[in-house]
Formats: sequence, structure tokens, C-alpha cells
Amino acid sequence: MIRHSKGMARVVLFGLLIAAAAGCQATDSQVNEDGVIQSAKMPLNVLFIMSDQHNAHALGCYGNTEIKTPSLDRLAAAGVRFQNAFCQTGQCCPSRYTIWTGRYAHSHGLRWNHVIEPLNEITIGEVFRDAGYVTATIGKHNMQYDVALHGFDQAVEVPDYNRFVEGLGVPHCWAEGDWLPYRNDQFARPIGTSHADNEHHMAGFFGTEAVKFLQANQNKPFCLWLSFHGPHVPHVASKQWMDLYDADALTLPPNFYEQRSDVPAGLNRLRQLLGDLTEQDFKKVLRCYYALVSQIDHNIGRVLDELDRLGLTERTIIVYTADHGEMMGEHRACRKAVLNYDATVRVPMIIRMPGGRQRGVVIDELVGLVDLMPTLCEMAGLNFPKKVKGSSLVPLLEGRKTEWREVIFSEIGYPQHAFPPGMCTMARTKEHKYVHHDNAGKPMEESFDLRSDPWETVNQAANPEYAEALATLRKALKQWNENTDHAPLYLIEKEFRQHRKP
Ligand SMILES: [Ca+2]
Repeated sequence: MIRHSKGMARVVLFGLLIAAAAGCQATDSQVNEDGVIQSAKMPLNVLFIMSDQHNAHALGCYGNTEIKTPSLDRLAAAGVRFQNAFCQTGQCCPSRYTIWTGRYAHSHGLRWNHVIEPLNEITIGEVFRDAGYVTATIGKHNMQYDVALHGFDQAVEVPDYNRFVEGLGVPHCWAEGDWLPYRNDQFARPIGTSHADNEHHMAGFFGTEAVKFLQANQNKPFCLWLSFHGPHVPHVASKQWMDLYDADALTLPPNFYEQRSDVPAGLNRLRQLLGDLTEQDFKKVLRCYYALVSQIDHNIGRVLDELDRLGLTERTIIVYTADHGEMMGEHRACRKAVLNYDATVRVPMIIRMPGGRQRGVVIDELVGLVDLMPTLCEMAGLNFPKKVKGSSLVPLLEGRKTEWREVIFSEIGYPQHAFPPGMCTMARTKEHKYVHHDNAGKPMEESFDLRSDPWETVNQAANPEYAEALATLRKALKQWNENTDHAPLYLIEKEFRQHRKP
């Protein structure tokens, strides 16, 4: 096994490590010379499960009566479900780096997909690996550097799936899919029924690899990062899950039918890409999306069952979340864009506590993906870096009375990028949302009253009745920007490679 080191940055930053508040293990623990807590007890394991692009409305346990997600519903019934969880940036790579580092995109510097991630950040993989855990990532992670540089000693990645099906001489799960609805989109992918059964589908492959990892590491403390590729496009699910849904019987989200004309450039562009899709087309897309969610849910169930069978569930912290949401027909769009509607910034988040404490609890405080790194560290009794900006969810998870944030933030965009032109930033309370769009050089604001308009269909930015709420959130967004550290503007991978040419 080759272990890489980030060198001096790590040494200096470990000097700044702070002790986490007393975690599950901390009372019987000692701090070693690297500042990492060593526990006398058998450490807790971490099983972190995530998917890509999972709208929080697309789970049974979040109130959807049409989708079938029995495994995640079971996990929620055995754990804590966060009703108001948000990503801090609605794009793959930046959001994943926020989860790993507990820092905002403008702070860790991976602001946009294909930006070269800076290695002076400390990731959760490094913290757990340095505490003696077996660390592994199975699935999609989207980093430019080898995951070993982020603390994950073992990796099974998308190319491993490609080799798996090539070796067997069977079709890639995306090779079929009988429909190309996004005709105007240069990233168009066919969707529909896959010819691959679950065993030969990417979701099934990653599920199987996770099961094998648990079997091989059942007697060691482990931190397993299981990251499904879907329900990101291509929405190509195996027939067994496509057969669960009849497109005509599905209900589109209520804001599919919104009548706004003052929409930002990002939403206009998305609608243009989708062309002239009809209501029936949107239902067909929804069927494929739901089917893929259900297939992933099935494979999550296989992993949870194996954890049970091995007797590991009660000493494992289990998390389920997603890097961001999906429009899923909301605002008459699919996929995502440089926008901050709840469709793409609200995410599912479920945490099952070791020992099965707090079963079936629902928490409505505003929480974020930025909080997960410090939460997992505290629960495992490990230190986390001082520059982490998220807050440990442990007080909420344990039902303790605590001061908690009243505003949560999200940002998306890459300054000076050809598209999107500029940034889209959000400040949100439980009652109001404020969004600022650079909007192709024509700045625009959106403001929603989430109490009367939870589906965000009426922009109240010009309504004097909401002037005070708008001013408060404008100020909060400005303060957040001023009070958090900003990384340099790192290059995007393509430019980086050009830059390196002789
Ligand atoms: Ca993503």
C-alpha cells in the first residue's frame, strides 16, 4: 500500500488541530503526539453513503408517496432525519470537497467542476486514516488528484466498473436507454431502461464492492465512503425498477406549473436546453429518475443488510446524503444549473447513531453538508482542523438544547468563467430565502416567502412588504462573505493542463 503525504502543510495544520468536544469515545481516550485522539475502546466505524443529484422530495421518508425508497425509509426510522439540510454549493466536485473538508467552496478553493483541488486542505479521509482507520472510497468522487492524496487508502472507481463490464463482455449499463429527451443539450445522455441487470449495473457493482469491503474489514475500524453515480444523468435503471413506475400515474411537482416570466438567466438557459419537452415528457423523465433512485435504494439496502449480518450496525455511524439536488420537473426544468432553488440546494440527510439512539427523530434546524466532517470527527472522538467552518451536529443528534444558526448559505459559480457569467449566492432562513444572481452582467435578486410559498413560485424581491426580510438576508450574505476566508482563484483543469504545456 502506498501512502502519500501532503508534506509540510499537514504538519503545520495538525499543529492547529483543536480538540473536539467530548464525543462518543473521548472519555476513555488519549491524545497522541499528532494531536489525534486514541481511544481505549474499539473505535466506531463510519459508513458514509451518498448519491449524486438526489432531490429531497424524492424519498418516501421525506413525504413522497409515489417513489419507493424502502431502505432509506428504514434507515430514517432507525435514525435521525434532517428536514432542512442544504448543500453549500450545488455542483459535484465543489460540494464533495465541502463534505470532505467541512469548508465552503470559496474557502477550500474548489469552486467549480474540474478546478484542481488544493492539497493544503485536510480531508476527513486523512483524519480517519491518521487515527488508524482503514479508509476507502467506492464509487464516484470527481477529484483531479488520486484519492490516496485525500486519505483514502483503497478506492474502487467508475473506471473499475467500466473494466468489470468490459472483462465480462457485457454492455455498459448506460449503453442502452431508449430515449434522448434533451435534444439541445451538448451533454445529452440517453435515458430509459438499461439492458444491464442489477449485478452488471453501476449501482449494483458499487453495492457489491461495498459488501465485499465490509466482509474484508469487519474486524478493523473503517471509514467507508460509498458514493453512487446516480441518480445523476444518465437516468438509466434496470428493468426491475423501471417496472415499478407508470409515467402517466406520476405527479409532477406543483412548481412545474408556475407562471413566472422574471426568471434568472440560468433557468432560462436550462429551459432552452430542454427544448420543447411536454408535460408527458417530463413525467417520462421523472419515471426514469425515480427508477434509478429506487435501484440505488435497493443497493443501499444490500449494504445495510450486510452490516447487520456482520453484527456491525450498532458500532457504526451511518450517514446518507447527496452532493446536491435535481430540478426533477421543478420550475419546468430538469438537471441543475447555476441556481439556488430548494430543488437543487436542499438535500436528504439521515444519520443513524451507533446503538440506535434517537430512532425516528426528525430535526428541522438548518444544517448543511459543511457540518458533516466535524460531526463525524466528534462522534468518533477525533479532532478536526481549526479552519473547519461547519458545526458539529452532535448536540442536535443527542437532543440537547443548543444555540443554532438561523441562516444557512449556498453559493455556485466560477468568477470570470465564460459560462456561467459570475456567481449565484443564497442566504436562507426557515421562513425566507434571498438569492443574488450576477446574471450575465445584469444582477438580479430573488426573494421567497417560504411559509406561504414553499415551492418558490413568486419572486417577492420588489415587494415592499418583504423589504425588511430582504435587507436582513442581504446583510447576512455580505457578512458571511466577509467573515470567511477566501482561497485564490485556482485554475480549471483544462486551463491547468494548457498552462503546463511547454
Ligand atoms: Ca453532483
